[in-house]
Amino acid sequence: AQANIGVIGLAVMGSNLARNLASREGNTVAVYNRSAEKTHTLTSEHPEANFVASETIEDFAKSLQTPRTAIIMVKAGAGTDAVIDQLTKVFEPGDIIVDGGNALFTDTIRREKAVKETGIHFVGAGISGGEEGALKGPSIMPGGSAESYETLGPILSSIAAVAEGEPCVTHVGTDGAGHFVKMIHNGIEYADMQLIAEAYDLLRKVGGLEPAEIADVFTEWNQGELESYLIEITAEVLRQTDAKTGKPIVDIIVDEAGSKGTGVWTVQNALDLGVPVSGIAEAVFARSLSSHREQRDVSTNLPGPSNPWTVSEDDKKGFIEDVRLALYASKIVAYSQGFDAINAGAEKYDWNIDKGAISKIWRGGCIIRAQFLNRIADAYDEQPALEALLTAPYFTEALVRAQESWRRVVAGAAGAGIPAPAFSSSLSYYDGLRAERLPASLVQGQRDFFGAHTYKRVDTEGTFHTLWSGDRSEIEAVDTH
Ligand code: NBP
Repeated sequence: AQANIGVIGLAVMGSNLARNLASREGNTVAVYNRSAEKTHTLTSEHPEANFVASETIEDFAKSLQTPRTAIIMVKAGAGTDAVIDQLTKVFEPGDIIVDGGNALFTDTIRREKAVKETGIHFVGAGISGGEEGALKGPSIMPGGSAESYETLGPILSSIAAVAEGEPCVTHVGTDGAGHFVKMIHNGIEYADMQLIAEAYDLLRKVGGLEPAEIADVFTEWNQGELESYLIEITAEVLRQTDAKTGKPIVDIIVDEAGSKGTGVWTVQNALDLGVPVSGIAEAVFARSLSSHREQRDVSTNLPGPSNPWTVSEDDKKGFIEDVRLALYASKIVAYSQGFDAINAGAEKYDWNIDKGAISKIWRGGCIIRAQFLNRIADAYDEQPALEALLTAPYFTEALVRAQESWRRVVAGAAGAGIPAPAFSSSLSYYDGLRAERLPASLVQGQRDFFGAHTYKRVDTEGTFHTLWSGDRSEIEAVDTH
């Protein structure tokens, strides 16, 4: 046995992760893939790397020093279950199986429970950053037992992205906590992308800017508080022209956005947890709407407003700044909602999650990496039990600064018939949280009327019901909610 770490599944993610591991001082990496072809390709293309290749799972296990540690990078779902099944037959108690794929966290909880029975550790680790991240340093969100992290932590730290001198990895919590947090990360990514897309749309349709000019605007924004990987790559996409037509590539790409499902998972789970992640939900729905081509085709004649929203040359600078601030404020809301979902998940599944540490490991390697995450870390450092991220002084100040612009942009977009679902739902969420009284009292009244669902009074303890179909007097009721 020569290898101190192994990788199973050598498609693009697994190969790159294996190369990343092999490039670190002192590592010898055992590699195995179902079809030996991929294994040969990897080892022959990278003769410099310290690989020990195996063609059977038994040889793979033998090639690893005990206690063994192996990272699975195969298709999430049945493929992962099949590989875990194989590994538990050849591994021994004390060994560690890491699933680095995009597993649904509830699968990870189930798998951890089953594998634990054998005495083997099972760690579900969210790995973010795509192919390049896997090769050069991803953001890693491992769950599993604290004991397994003692072995795993140093290895993962050595291959993770580094942000401001710190490796982008932390022990998130037990069993499925890592994959849960990775799921929320992806949900936030959806919201962030949609918000940037809405900003682009307004700059183009209202501001009259061409894609290349918008690229310049984003490049400038990237110097300030919006500094992030997503803003940076957006500028690059907008600057790109199509070789065939000479047009901006953004005008050639079909306007139907796809998805691989992690945004949907985030929203489904948030619905179950009762957390309003409206920014993420709008982003997921915006992608679905865009993909309903038949519906869009029969709807193009639906009436819109008669007055377009245009800005004069003199007002253009102010308009661009309004859009920037609307984007920033909506982004704060989206992240605040994402962290609310982490809170709710932690409570339901009994995880002790350090939210400041999570925002720090997202500063490098992953798609949502941004300066902004330092502010979130600061907010949780100052107040670990912060109820709502947007109430942290730094963010409140930013929202105060942004709100006039934010309102102008949302109102203007509505008036002009330009969809800005994530901008406007974020503003509604903000105003909903701020409101001293919400019309939820009326909803409770309606519920009590048709379903005797009862209500609480503002002035008296207890639960009440009005005899709506009787004399409409109020009685004290058994709490049924
Ligand atoms: P795939 O998801 O396409 O997985 C295919 C690989 O798994 C192949 O090499 C295949 O072997 C191998 N495999 C083995 Br070993 N046993 C298998 C089995 N029983 N059933 C099916 N496949 C089996 O690879 P990928 O695109 O590299 O992605 C790996 C994981 O990383 C996935 O969970 C994916 O969701 C995740 N991912 C994450 C990111 C990110 O940014 N975080 C990006 C892309 C993917 P074969 O050669 O014999 O078919």
